[in-house]
Amino acid sequence: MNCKIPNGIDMSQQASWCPGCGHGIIVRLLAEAAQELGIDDRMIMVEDVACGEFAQFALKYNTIMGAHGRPIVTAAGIKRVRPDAIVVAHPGDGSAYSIGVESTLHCALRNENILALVVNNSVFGMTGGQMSPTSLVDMKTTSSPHGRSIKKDGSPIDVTKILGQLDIAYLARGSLDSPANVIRTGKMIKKALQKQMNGEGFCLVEVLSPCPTNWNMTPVDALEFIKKKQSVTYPTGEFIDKGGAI
Ligand SMILES: Cc1ncc(C[n+]2csc(CCOP(=O)(O)OP(=O)(O)O)c2C)c(N)n1
Ligand code: SF4
Ligand SMILES: [Mg+2]
Repeated sequence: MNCKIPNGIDMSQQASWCPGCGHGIIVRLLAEAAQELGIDDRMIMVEDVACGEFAQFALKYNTIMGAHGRPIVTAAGIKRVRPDAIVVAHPGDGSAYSIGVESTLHCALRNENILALVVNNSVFGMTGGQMSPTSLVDMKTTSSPHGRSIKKDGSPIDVTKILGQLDIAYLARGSLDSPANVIRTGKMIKKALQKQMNGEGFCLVEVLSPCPTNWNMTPVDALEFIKKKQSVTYPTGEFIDKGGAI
């Protein structure tokens, strides 16, 4: 991350994310990558009904709102009619892996030439911190006040283990828990955009992202939670990359 504000970032509006939230960092990484690749004027964002949607105020790119759970398949449709655009779906974990898991899976099966940039904060952030498919075992959420129980609530899901079997262009998980991992995540996002430019197919980059508000933690403790807990259940790395590691 460099100090200059990327051209794709709009500083004139308020994006409304909570202090310590990871969403703004992810959006900035995307804007930096797009600028470096010279594709600012080709970017189309597909936002979800979720905390990520405030990106519409933080980015200057053309943006469409998908229905909750449907930004990935909406992005696939846009890409088919606008093949020269660089299309990025921007769902949360609740969207991409719960209500929208079927369309996530089928877009991957069809190897749609888009980037799914999935923000995994292990809760339904926007609606008040309910348990999501990626909430950790024993994790307390507003709908699991005694902690997630495998017996009662089912296991957390690691969607990269399912998508890892498919013939897609790129699959990676980054994290915002340290400056080094922020930089690594930015490289993953840039690589995925490059692959879309090359027409290689479906790319999914998941980012472990803090939600201090719904985790009831300070921003610093939230980063520790990612490092010590979330990234143990959801290891970071590049899982599919036909072009080689970064
Ligand atoms: C069809 C539909 N179902 C449910 C909702 C309510 N809803 C809005 S955001 C959200 C969850 C968001 O969680 P996630 O996708 O993880 O994104 P986050 O806010 O955590 O970034 C839900 C269930 C909705 N808007 N539309
Ligand atoms: S509720 Fe969580 S994900 Fe949503 S803006 Fe606040 S910190 Fe970010
Ligand atoms: Mg979420």
